[in-house]
Amino acid sequence: MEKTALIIVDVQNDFVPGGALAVRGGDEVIPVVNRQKSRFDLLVATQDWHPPDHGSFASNHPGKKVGDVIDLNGLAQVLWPDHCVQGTPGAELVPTLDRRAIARVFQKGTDPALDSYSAFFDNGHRKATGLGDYLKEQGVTDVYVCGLATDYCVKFTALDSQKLGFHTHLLIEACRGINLEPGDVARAIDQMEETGVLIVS
Ligand code: VGL
Ligand code: ZN
Repeated sequence: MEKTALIIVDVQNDFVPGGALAVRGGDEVIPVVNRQKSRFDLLVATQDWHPPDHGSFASNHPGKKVGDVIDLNGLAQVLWPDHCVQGTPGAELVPTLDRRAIARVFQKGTDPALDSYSAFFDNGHRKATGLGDYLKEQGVTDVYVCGLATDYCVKFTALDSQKLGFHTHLLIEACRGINLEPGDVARAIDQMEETGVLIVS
């Protein structure tokens, strides 16, 4: 039997206009999610949840700036402004997101030495967040992914979901991207499609 889950990725104050790493139109996904949520059997959310000394923050690398790419413990790492620092208002889920139906919130990016774009694993695929086991325990067969940002956390979440064997769908009108380089969002969508993720609206 089909059982569906919606993963709401990083709909946090720092990723919407006014936030530290604002995604253009990021707030526009919220009414879409609130309207669509009853279509799914299970709702989970993720929270980017960094310590202040996180290795993805340009501020922690003297001489480097936002957008630079460094080697962080063997992995290429884009440097970001300080964002989603644990316990700060910027890290909170956006208050207009209807949280009542969200069964669990999974936090990621807590290891200062390693970033974590995917909701399932850190960028080195060293540790799991527990989301994959949780969805399997719940009997989920079909995963729908939405949220922020299309070209980072949404993309890596969808790719891992597909690899874990869930039938994976991108709920495209409930996603917005960063486009650090022009075309990043379009390329991310192509990459998801190539691996079998279904793009749905
Ligand atoms: C994200 C950059 C840095 C995201 C998180 O949620 O897509 N992007 N941290
Ligand atoms: Zn982050």
